[in-house]
Parts: sequence; C-alpha cells; structure tokens
Amino acid sequence: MDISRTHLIEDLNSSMEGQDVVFGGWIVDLRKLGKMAFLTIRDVTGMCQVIVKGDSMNLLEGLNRQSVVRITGKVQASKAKDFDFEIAASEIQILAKAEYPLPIDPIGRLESDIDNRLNSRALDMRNQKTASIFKLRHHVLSSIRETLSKEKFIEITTPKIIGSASEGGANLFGLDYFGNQAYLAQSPQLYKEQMTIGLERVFEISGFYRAEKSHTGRHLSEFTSVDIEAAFMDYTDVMNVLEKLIVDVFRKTSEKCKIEQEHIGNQIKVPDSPFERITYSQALDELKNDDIKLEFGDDLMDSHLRILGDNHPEFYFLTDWPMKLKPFYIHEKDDDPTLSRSFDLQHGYLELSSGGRRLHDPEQLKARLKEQELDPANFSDHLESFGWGMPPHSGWGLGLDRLMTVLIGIDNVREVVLYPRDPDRLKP
Ligand code: AMO
Repeated sequence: MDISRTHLIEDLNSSMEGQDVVFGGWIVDLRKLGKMAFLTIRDVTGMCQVIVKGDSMNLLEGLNRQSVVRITGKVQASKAKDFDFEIAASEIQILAKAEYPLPIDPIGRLESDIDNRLNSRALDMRNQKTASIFKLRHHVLSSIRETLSKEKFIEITTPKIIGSASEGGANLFGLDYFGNQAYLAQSPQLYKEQMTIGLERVFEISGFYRAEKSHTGRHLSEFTSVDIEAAFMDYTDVMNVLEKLIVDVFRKTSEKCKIEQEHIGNQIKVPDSPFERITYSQALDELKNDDIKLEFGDDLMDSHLRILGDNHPEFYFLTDWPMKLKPFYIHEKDDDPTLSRSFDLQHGYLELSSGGRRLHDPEQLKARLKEQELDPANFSDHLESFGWGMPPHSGWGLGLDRLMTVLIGIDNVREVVLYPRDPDRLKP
C-alpha cells in the first residue's frame, strides 16, 4: 500500500487551487451534513479542512476522531471562517483506527490533569500546546549547541554507569553491575574536568540521576543537564559563557518560534544583560533587611531564596559562596580562602545552574576530599589524571528542564520532560 505524501499540511495554500495533492494525518474533527462531510485533519505541521462527498462518505461510517487517514484530493477555495482553502477529497484511505473513547482528549477541549496526560504521553503530543513545548525544547537544544560550538566547545558523552560517586556519596542510585556495586551518574563532573587536559573546552547534554525524595515542581530523579568545562577560564569567564548562552536561547526562540509561542500562550522575552551579580555576603545583608539573621556559612534555604527572588525576579548570579558550602572540587579565592570562586545562576527563587573554578592541584584536591570526609582512594583514577598536566579550569552545570520552565512561563518541570521520573513515577 502506498503511504507516501506529496505535501505536509504547512505546504498547502490557497494559491494551489486546482492542484492534486496527497497528504496524511489524524482526524481532529468530523462533521456530517446531509450528503457531505467536513473533516479537519492535523499533521505535525498544521491543520486543514477536507470536504468529502459521494462514495467516500461510506468510509466514514464508524470512523472515530484521531484515526489516521491518507487523503487524495484537489485544493479549492473555502468559505469556512477558519480556513481560506480546503481539499475536495477524491480518495480516503484509512490507515489506522483510533479506539473510542481515548484516555485523554488530545485536542485539549476537555482539560486533563498532568497525571492523566503523563499516563498517555504519546497521545498528549497531539495537543498543539504540548507539541509546541517539545518543539521549543528542540530549538533550545540547537541554540545551546550552536553557541557552545562557536565558543570552541566540543560535545562529549561520558559514562552514566559509574564505579564511584562523582559528587560525593549522597543521592546516588546504586545498581548491581555483574556482581559489582555501580551507580548511576549524578553529573559528568570528574570526566568533564579530566577532558580539559586534552580537549580544553568540552560540553555534554545528557540525562543524570539524583536519588532525592523531593516532591516539588523543580526536582526530578532523572534530569537533563547541560555541562561545560573549560581550561584557562576562571569562574567569571564561564559565567559570561552561560549568560551568552541564555540570552541566545531566548533571542533565537523568540524570533524563530512564533507559532509555538502562540500555542503555549506565552511571549518569550529576551532578558536584559548583563545579568545582575550579587555576592553571598550581599545576599545575607539583603536578608537581614527582611529580619532574617543568617551567619556566614549558613546555607540559603528555599524560604531565603524566595525573598531574594522577590528582590531579583529575573536572571541573576549569586557568587562567592563560603568554601564550606561547596563541593570538594571548588577553588578558594586568593584574597580570602574562606570564600570560593563559585556561583549559582538564579531566575527569581529558582536555581538554574551552579559552577565555579576548580582545584587543579592534586595535593589540594586530596586535602579537600579528606576535609569533606571522602576517601581519596575512591577517587584514585581521577587524582591520577591530575599528575598529567591539569590546566586551571572552570565550568558549570545547567538544569535544562528548569530552564525550559522559565522560557515557557510555567512552574512544573514535568510539563517539559517527555516521561518524567520522580519518586512516585516510574511508568510509562
Ligand atoms: P548541581 O548539583 O547544582 O551542580 O546541579 C546543577 C543544576 O542541575 C539542575 N538539577 C536538577 N534539576 C532537576 N531535578 C534535579 N533533581 C536536579 N538536580 C540538579 C539544577 C542545578 O542548578 N557538578 C555540578 C555543576 C558544576 O559545578 O559544573 C552540579 O551537578 O538546575
């Protein structure tokens, strides 16, 4: 059976009147009016109206919406208010029937809650709003790759099954690896640092795993991280790369994705740059004005970030955190060793990224591991590479799913992930 198409729906237009076309898609609407019927057909590029008369009417008996059809017909002018042309069908092939009723209404006329939509996720992709979220995600990924490639970063893929913890012991999923203990990677931290030895500037976009029992709109057990690492760059240099990457993402999607913005009901606004930069100590002062008294070295909790987020509702960097709050690989400041060359990128209260300058001296790194009660023996492969000429380097990890929620203007990461994994969801 021939299943080919001559056109996608977006290629059809009123100037093609009289032309024969073959296209395929799903029946969104089917209305019979006496001896004729009006079908609305959707493919991934758009929707159009089809008029059916004569013998083909028999085929429509018992045919449900969302069934797959292939239409052969002629383009003609239309009097319908939503379409300026339509297709007069000469042949309708039914390629697959959809069952009735479907678990969710893919058109979105009947609203389904997020759980039902996630349970029938493939069908949810026929909803134009959902499809637009994932088309935007595609454009965000291409923009990120374009920006980083221009800055001479090389895309790498590091292992996701690892033999020892890359970020310390907490929040690791363990698994049995042919009788040995293995883990799912929390981040590419150690590998990306090692790669600066030979490739200098690297990036990775991959799923990573955190065994956090968090039930929030911003935590997932499997999330997509954009990671970079660069030799001969300090933390302020990689902050500049991050800022450029974010501005490029917003600018390119706002220019390229007009229809998607209509479908999601949100106009993408290019953020002002440079982003505001405040230090951890300045943040403590701001909180003091709100009667929140924190000591130097206290971590900023969700409630504190909410207050800071009210003061700084757009993108801003929170820099120079106390060393004691930072992972073992973060470098101290030259003028004050209690402070680190590190930063978080925030959007309001939401943390989007963290990063910093790394220790590149193996002895210092060993000392920091011990300070944090980690056993250097578990990092022997990593430490070995530091003897091979490790350049000074910096990097960051950016939560792609969280960035998508900011771009789209929603507050649940589950909306922007195809099949989210959280403590309550392992299927489908
Ligand atoms: P961190 O642990 O802060 O840093 O993670 C970096 C960014 O990843 C995102 N993220 C998450 N998103 C969704 N669900 C989660 N459970 C989750 N955990 C983290 C956040 C966060 O800001 N190795 C360092 C980065 C570096 O220094 O290069 C790291 O992993 O947006």
